[in-house]
Amino acid sequence: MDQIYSRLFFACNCGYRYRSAYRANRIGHRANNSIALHTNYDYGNNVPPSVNYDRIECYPFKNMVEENCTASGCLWDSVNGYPNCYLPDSSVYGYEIDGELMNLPDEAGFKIDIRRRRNEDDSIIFSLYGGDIDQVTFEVNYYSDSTLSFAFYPKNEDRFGLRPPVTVTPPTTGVTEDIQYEVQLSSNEKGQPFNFQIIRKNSGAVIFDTSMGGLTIAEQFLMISTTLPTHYLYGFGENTHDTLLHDMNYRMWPIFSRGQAPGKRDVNAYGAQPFYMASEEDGSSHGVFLFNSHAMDVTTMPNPGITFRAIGGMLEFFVFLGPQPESVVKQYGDVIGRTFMPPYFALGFQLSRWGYKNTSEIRDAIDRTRAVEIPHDIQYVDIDYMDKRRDFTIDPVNFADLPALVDEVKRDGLKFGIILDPAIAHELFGYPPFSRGDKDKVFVQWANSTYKPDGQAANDNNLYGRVWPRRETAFPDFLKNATKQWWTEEIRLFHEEQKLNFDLLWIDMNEPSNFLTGTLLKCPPNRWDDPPYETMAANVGATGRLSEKTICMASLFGEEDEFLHYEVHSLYGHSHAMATQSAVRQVLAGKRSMVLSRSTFAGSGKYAGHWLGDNYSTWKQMANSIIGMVEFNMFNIPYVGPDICGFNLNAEEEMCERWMELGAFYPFSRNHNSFLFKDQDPGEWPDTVAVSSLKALNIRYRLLPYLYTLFYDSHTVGGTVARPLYHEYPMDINARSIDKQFMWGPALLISPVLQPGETSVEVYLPEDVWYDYYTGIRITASGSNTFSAPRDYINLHLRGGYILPAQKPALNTMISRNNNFELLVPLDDNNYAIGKLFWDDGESVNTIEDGLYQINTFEFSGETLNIKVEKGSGDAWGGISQLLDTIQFMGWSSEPAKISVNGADVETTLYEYNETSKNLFLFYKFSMNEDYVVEFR
Ligand code: MIG
Repeated sequence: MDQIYSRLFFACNCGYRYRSAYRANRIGHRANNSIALHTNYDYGNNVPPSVNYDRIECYPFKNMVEENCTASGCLWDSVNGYPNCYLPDSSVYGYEIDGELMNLPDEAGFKIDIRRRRNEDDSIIFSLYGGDIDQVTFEVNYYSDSTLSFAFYPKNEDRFGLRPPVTVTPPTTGVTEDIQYEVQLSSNEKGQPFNFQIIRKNSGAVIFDTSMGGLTIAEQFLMISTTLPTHYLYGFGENTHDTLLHDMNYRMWPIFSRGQAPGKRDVNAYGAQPFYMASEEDGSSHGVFLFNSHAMDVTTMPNPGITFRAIGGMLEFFVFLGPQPESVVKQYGDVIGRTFMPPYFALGFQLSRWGYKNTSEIRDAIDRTRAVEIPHDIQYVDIDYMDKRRDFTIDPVNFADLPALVDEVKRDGLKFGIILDPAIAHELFGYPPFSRGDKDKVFVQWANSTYKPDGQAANDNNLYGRVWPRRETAFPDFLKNATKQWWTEEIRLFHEEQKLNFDLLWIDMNEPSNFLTGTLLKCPPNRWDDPPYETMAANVGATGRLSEKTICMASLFGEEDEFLHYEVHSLYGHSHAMATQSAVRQVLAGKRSMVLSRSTFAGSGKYAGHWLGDNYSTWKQMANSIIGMVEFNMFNIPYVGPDICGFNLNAEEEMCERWMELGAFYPFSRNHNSFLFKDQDPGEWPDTVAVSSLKALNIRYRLLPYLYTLFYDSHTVGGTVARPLYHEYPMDINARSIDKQFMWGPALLISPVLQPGETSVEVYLPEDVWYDYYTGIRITASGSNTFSAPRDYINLHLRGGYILPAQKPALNTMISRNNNFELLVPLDDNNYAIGKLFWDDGESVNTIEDGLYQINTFEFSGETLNIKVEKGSGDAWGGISQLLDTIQFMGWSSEPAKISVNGADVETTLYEYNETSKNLFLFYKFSMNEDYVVEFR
């Protein structure tokens, strides 16, 4: 391992010297090769009252016995279901104050030095995993009234040298007298235990509190624990859990990207999302982001609390005070980056499968879909199109006419997406993408040439694995500029030379995935592949090592090879998404595209959307998809959805029918399937699944202007698109645990059937004004209700007070975009409702930046609807030619004597009042480019 140091130290004649010097100063310690033993306990909600809830486990993966535990310095007390070997409190273990508190310039925070606790004889207390750093600086930055950060880093070091190579943009507004928080240290006195608290000023809620101890800052082991002011905890990804709310009984979650299907408990799936949200007693919410790209795990505790264990870098946390759940998501988005603005077509329904044998099977699927008149905006082709599964090639036999097919279907408004994998076949001749990349040094290198397998050429230091191409593959390092340029160039050549006019790229296997870890690709033992604490992320697969299903931790990344894979593993998909987004922008110049990425990190939403991966065609996974989808919305990746009808297994008819109904309301709505299983596009079941899908998708298409406007908001100011009920009703204790229903923005409630054989569904309606979407009739019930839900019907409710822009549906968005607009106006108890429409051409880049858009605002108050047009400043924006021809007011108590538009009476034939439904339909034709005052008299 010393060779790693020297290689890094000498090869890196760059600004990163600190990074390696810092490493070299630490004492190396070998892996103990312990096999991961941690198992999550299962003891439901029966918490024995006598137990000390504040226990932080000393060695989660070692099967400790009392003797070894106490000999190591930890405490022992055998209680079933609780950590038996646990840390002494902060009077014994952790850090103590070791300096004066220093204010940062402009009082924008403070710093204080701390050092490890000492024994009475002044010797340093015991170490858990070695490599502890004695002298540490604790720094708190107040960025705004609602956002702060705190960080621990080795004293006198540049802490930014320890940050993941990802840009964060904390607010620069600074604090005012409205600051929402206060940070308190347990003591200012030298030698006293160091603990701190972040307190919400107006309620006194302690939202972060380290006084239970356990703080550890070592080179390869960082641990911090906090108690929480609440049991209502959300977030952390990417993983599968059966409830949106976390189980607080010592459940440990790994966070480390891995090509692992959803559905299994206790494993991390594709992305790394170290972010949680919590809902406090008074309904305020806060969010916490650990800005660290190393392998880590998080453990819930019943006190309630959380322990974070990360194996490198720095403990740097951003804390967001909200207080509304949606403002937490926005504040988080301000720091990590908000979502990209999807092209309009990306909101349409999409069809895909792995296993189309040739172009005519794709054509058949498109035809089946057309035959049943299902709206269809994007067709995908999977790795099947490639020649020997190599990127940038087309199978010359079965897919030779793919470019022609793409051009043909695009004439009718369909768009085409193709898949690309990151791994590149190692072929010295006849496959230029490899040789060009190799020449440009774009591939990941071994950290030490002695790690290479026998027989690899002396002058070739590439790390090779095996993915889809039927031979070894090299892995591009997307943290290098040369790689980004090479990737862009390969995409450009593919697009131009093959005349393959794709509209978007779907990037897969970017955890990065590798099939033969442990066999073809053997990672030699070293302190990065076998760190002293491996995290729960290694508790997986045949090898039980971090490298399981991926590449070795001891390989090199970055412009100057300054990073170990160990440090940046979870950024692979993120950097791949960034590179791909930039490439498509250049190649499809001027056209807005989108990238769909399997692996993500905090901030990936700015570059890509995400599908939830290789799920199963089961009712259970259908239900769980709602949780994954709303969580990714909290992570600022709102363009998300699972494979509708499931990827693995044959989709059963009733399940697929219900899933299509639910799937019509995912922000990203795509039916996708694996190659081993039967076709499951809705046209496969023309009389059942297709009929129900059509009903649900027509509603989706009708509401697309609303969905698009939600994306505009998410892109420009942040916040979710699809959200859990708790985000809109944080004061409602019941709403906090609802995860079988969700909302689009604040206004539409979606309550799918998730059980076989059911023709009714439990719908929870928070205290509010609700209308049935289909009839426009106000619902008098509140709380939990059983509503009828026949096979072809999904329950949808509109919330009083919100105006939704809509448009008549059509077979795809190219057509539907030209239809006239409608407004849905469900009134609240004060006869009030508000809403807006964002509109642009839906497909050019930078329309917002260039002012080529318009916003129409709608506000109904008392008896007056005001429509106002706010135009972008771009000269080329010509306005909207379609009309607004239908307004449906819901909850209007009696027939108006007269309706006027801009003071002139409207002919009575142009409106219709229904006494029973209390709905008023106004069929006046409004231009979308003028202001109006509509009055009821
Ligand atoms: O090992 O490209 O998640 O959507 O169909 C499987 C083939 C590789 C995994 C993706 C899936 C895709 C499949 N890919």
